[in-house]
Amino acid sequence: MQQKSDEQAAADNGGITPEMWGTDGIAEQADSARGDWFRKAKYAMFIHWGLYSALGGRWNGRTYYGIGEWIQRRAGIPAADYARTAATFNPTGFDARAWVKLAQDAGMRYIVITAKHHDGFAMFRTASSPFNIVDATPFRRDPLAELAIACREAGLRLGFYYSQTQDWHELDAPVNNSDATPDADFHRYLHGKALPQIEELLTQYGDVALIWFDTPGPITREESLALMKTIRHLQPGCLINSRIGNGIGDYESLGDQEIPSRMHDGLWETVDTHNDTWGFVHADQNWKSARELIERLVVVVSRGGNYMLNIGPDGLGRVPALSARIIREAGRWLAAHGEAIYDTIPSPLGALPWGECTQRGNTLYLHVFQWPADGQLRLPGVQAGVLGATLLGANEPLTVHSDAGGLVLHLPAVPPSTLLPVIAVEVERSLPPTTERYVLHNCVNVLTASAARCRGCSQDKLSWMEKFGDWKHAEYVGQWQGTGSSAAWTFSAVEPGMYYIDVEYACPTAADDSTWSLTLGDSELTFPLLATGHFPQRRENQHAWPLARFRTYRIGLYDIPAAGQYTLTLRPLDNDGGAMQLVTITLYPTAG
Ligand code: FHN
Repeated sequence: MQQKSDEQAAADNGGITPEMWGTDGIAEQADSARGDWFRKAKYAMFIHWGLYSALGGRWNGRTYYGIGEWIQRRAGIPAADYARTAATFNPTGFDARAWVKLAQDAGMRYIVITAKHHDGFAMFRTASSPFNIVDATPFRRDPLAELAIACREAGLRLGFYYSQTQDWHELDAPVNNSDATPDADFHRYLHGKALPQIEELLTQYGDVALIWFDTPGPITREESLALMKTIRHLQPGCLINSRIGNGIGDYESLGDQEIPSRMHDGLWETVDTHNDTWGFVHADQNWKSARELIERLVVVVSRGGNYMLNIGPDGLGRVPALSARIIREAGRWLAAHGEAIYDTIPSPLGALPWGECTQRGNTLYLHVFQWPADGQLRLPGVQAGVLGATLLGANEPLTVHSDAGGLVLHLPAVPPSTLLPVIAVEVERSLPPTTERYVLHNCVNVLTASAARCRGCSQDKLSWMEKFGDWKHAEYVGQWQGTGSSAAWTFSAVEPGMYYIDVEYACPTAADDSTWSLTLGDSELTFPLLATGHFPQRRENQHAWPLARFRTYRIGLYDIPAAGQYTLTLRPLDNDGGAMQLVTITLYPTAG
């Protein structure tokens, strides 16, 4: 195994570097037959469950905030002490059928469970290591076998998470392993444990939908290929995610909790936590609401991806009650609106100010995040004939008319009582994809960094944690090269109107008090940058990412005098603002 030059830095920081997390893209994609079910399925259940679930984020009376499955590293628990917790791991509340029922109620189409996480503990029967749930715990059952049966009965696919590089139980797996010896032999670990266990997973449980690798870190291409070869040999239909490392795999797993701001090509997924941890943590009750889950699912699907939402059952095998309740609530929405999600393709329309769009055949599904107060939902730029439009769940057809700006759907004044209203619009022909951008006066319009045209500046991404492992992501425009640089957004205004302008940015101290200009047509707003301070982070993360935080400031009012095309341009007026990071510019329509 190659030693990375930053390995020591990573170890100092709990092993967390972007490379370690392994969110690079992939060079290859699943052939269409192998990936077809995945492309259609859209929504999945991720399950993190292991010895750490019984600790629940607590060790020796102290609570560790952040991702619970890292407690062995976070609390500095020696491998032998951690291993001893297996003697009391007895998840008598585990009921495979109940988990599968939850996934079905939630509208999820496949399940991926941690077969072995970084702690090295196998949650299945294995002859390759005694450190497993059947041999080392009083439970003695193989939950993966029970889950495989329950999934088969219910017609759900099942995949297995396997931590191939990190194994904190094995002296031969050195990454992040304070117990590993200096003469650690990764080859011995890979061939003595990882590969044999992958073989067991592929031969003991029937068809395996996918193997979900993680944190490839310094694994070599040959090592990744050895894993891939074993899988292809035993189950050619089994998918492999990109975290196998080295740019291989069938589909791309984006960064944890990363939701792209625009279309993303190829086969891919976003994995997400329901609260701020994957493995169960007593202290974490920060559940995303059902509406939030649905919004995240819809955004991912409309950009072409799958959304895999995690549950973290506790040490007894019970899914936290609030998590299950909320996921079921989102599932009721899916039961009524599933046709707008499953087996759809991404939106052919450019960024829609009021929401998102998915498509199947000639039907567009409009997911209305902002219900228009004036009852007019605009599909700007769409000139196709409409064969019919209905609110999903209601039988009444909606009236549609077209004008110079595109289609206008007439909605009831009061939105239906559903988590997220969806309108199905059948158009007479399929629409060519467009990247056009529109600003509408009956909703809030957000211009994102990723949509800017940059001159003398560049687009980049930023990821950070607030507790530990709870990743947040942002795209920004930065590296401004002085007064000649600019970021610009061109859009069509469908009607005249006035808008308040909010600018969301991070301003490190170096850029404090630099001055900026925002022009729109003939109007110019100038403003000074205000230092935004730093992201709140726990002390242990700070030295790695002392990041300036984002804040939103209102900078003025614009009048858009007439319908037409406009360009909004942001540029520095002096050379001091180079470090500014622009995230969004929002146009809020005024009431008048
Ligand atoms: O380190 C792991 C983490 O514990 C969790 O399993 C997530 C899920 O995507 N993957 C790694 C970090 O990306």
